[in-house]
Amino acid sequence: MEVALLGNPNTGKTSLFNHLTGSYEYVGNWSGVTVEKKVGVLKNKTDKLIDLPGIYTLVPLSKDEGVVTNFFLHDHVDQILNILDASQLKRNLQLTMQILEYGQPVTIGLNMMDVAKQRGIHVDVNQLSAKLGVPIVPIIARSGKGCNELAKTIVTNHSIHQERVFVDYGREIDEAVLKLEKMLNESKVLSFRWLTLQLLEGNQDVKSYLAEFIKLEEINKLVRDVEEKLNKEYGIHSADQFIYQRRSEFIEEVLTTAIQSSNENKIYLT
Ligand code: GDP
Ligand code: K
Ligand code: MG
Repeated sequence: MEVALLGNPNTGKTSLFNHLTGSYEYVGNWSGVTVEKKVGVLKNKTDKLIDLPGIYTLVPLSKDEGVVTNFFLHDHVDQILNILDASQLKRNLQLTMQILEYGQPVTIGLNMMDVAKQRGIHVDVNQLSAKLGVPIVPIIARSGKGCNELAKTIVTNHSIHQERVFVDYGREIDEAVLKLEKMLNESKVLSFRWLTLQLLEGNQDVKSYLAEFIKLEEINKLVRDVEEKLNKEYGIHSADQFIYQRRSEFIEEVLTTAIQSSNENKIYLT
């Protein structure tokens, strides 16, 4: 099994990678960019862990950031290990939602539990896990606490989440997903929902991928039609902004039940 390690920058990815993998690591570059590709073997000596660049969103702002999208589009991913900073959940969960929409099994490593505790943030791990529909293991990657438990969870997590719908993006987006599905008219490999959302968010690498199957004018028309409808219905001009808002509302709701903060200023809302 190949597991992709993914998370925001500075969430402890390198620390976790080192705890989970033995010394069988090899290094190269991702194709087309100078970003280092690191692959390690988990301590069970069977499963591989692939380190990906730290990003805040799957929508690439640079060629280097496109590594993750291109990996999602062209490589085989058995499972995604998403590392989160427990003290920055609101920000971190934006990427998590995009990852969940991709549809492959996901395990979450909830890192920086010591930092969260220091800041008076109590995360109800069971609640969070129930809300997101994936296993979550609390860890402290700096010391290695919880990492063995996380490794066990990864190996036993074979759940498929293809049809999960998390955020209700409304009729306009749902219709676009169906339209794209018809336009693609090919055996289903990638989630149409994920492809549609990424396209509408402005992911140029997803657009290029779709252009291999669909005429560019048709792709542009699909986006334009959605944006016209969103503008009419909600007065919002960009699909990107609309999707971000809907996701943020969902995350807010999840955190309301999954987090108790002893701090009046609600640090977790950063
Ligand atoms: P990356 O940028 O995602 O690869 O993160 P690193 O593994 O380089 O970690 C970033 C910083 O956070 C380093 O100084 C780590 O020592 C520290 N760090 C990682 N995990 C933890 C943790 O669980 N608790 C604390 N307090 N610090 C951590
Ligand atoms: K770092
Ligand atoms: Mg790193």
